[in-house]
Amino acid sequence: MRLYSFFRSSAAYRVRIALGLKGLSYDYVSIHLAKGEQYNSQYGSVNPQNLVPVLEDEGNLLYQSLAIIQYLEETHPEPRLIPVAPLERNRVRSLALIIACEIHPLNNTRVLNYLTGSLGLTEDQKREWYHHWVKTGFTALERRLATEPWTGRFCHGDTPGFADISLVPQVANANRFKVDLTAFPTIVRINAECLKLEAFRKAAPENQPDA
Ligand SMILES: N[C@@H](CCC(=O)N[C@@H](CS)C(=O)NCC(=O)O)C(=O)O
Repeated sequence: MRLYSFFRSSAAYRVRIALGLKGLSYDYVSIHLAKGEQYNSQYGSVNPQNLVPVLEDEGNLLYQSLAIIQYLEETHPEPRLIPVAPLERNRVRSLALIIACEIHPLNNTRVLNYLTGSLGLTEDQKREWYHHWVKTGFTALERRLATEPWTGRFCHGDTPGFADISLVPQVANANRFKVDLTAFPTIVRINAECLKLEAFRKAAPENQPDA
């Protein structure tokens, strides 16, 4: 397999964690987002959305991090990242989607660049925007994780899975933008638990070849 990735991309980080948890090896192809390489015509023919990640498996191009992870779950079911019971599946998917749908898209590079570029916001206003949407999403996520009985050592029970895979990259990103996380103790605790595991540490931005 071949992963089109960028060390700081949290969506690519999700796929790197999933590949690691499943023990799958892959070649790393760096698309340097800060240098605008996602807009090269060559990469545009790989992903018309000009986003990372893309996973190539036996010549097939796979898109969208969470859909890629579900593909990996279907093709390499062990170890399981998504539980079997429908209620539990809904729980882990909904936790992951709080991050992937409600936080991350608002804080993506191209969105932040649009704020300071076309809309003329200052760096301080951009930071304010970033912090606002992370805190809004994390407030809901913290409440669910802190009160729902299924939360264990990890987001769902005592094994790492789909929700943790979304959580850890978003926490790394929030730390990079210096968001104060003291109001989110359960998120901070689970993030620390995940980072004890090699699959999460190996997938971290600082451990990528293009870091
Ligand atoms: N929903 C997509 C999001 C992908 C995405 O937003 N990737 C970001 C990096 S985390 C990207 O490539 N950004 C390039 C840009 O903003 O120009 C997924 O989960 O794969």
